[in-house]
Amino acid sequence: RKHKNCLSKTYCRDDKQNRFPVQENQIVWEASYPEYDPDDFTMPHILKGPVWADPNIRVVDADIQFNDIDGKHDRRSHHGPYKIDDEGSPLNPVGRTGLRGRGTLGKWGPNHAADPVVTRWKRDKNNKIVCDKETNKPILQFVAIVRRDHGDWAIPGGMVDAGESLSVTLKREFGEEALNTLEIPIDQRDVLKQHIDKIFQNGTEIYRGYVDDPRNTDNSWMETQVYNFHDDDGQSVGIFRLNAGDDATGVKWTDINRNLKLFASHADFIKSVAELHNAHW
Ligand code: RP5
Ligand code: MG
Ligand code: MG
Repeated sequence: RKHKNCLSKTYCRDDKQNRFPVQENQIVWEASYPEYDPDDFTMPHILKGPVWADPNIRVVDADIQFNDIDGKHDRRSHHGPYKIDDEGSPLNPVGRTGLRGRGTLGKWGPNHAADPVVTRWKRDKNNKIVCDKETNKPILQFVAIVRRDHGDWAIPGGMVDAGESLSVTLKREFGEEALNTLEIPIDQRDVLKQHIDKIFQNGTEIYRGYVDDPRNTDNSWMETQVYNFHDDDGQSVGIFRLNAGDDATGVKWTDINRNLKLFASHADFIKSVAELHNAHW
């Protein structure tokens, strides 16, 4: 568990909000840093209180059950109990990020997401699996999207909605971002849904825990569960017509190798998928 995106000068790149400087050896809370005095910042659209966001515990006395299942929200961390500071705010389990408050995240504490890594083998015109010339290992491809917010290539993941099961989130986000299910004519939706259900039947868990997400703060952070859905003969996922939708502005089958530059910790997750299949990296 580490973060380095939170050591950037500004919060979420284009925003005017700076992060308080934190050196690598000052990240863990145990490290003494008496001068540490980061801004308390939450984006105005979060403060307006959309349904998926928590109340502002800085001004109202909200009864949030941290480290517990809280009605429809699971507020437990994959890394065990997190601390609550003197102000009643959860503390980031990795350490300092240079910013207090929620930034652009809705929940205090862990914000849970799911990341579906859908893979197939790269094949040539004759349907033969393509191997890398140097490593001699077969090349895997995964469905990557371009994020509307940062413009980075990424896994088509998303937040677990209130009361939603993980398997539903995985399918819903893949559908919305990589297949544009939100804009598909109603009469075609059922067929596509069955198709997605079939591919998402057998998944392998790749990771669960903290994500080095640029939106993280001292009091709010992303955690995810990553699952791989692999189509070994290329007959099921291979036939999807990819179409970017919702939070995604682009989508494509992307060759997996060590030069991939992806959003947050996504390249680490993809590396684990390559290792799982003994594929080229
Ligand atoms: C990342 O943010 C997760 O790994 C997941 O891919 C994503 C979820 O947030 P949204 O895509 O809903 O913004 O930390
Ligand atoms: Mg989404
Ligand atoms: Mg998303």
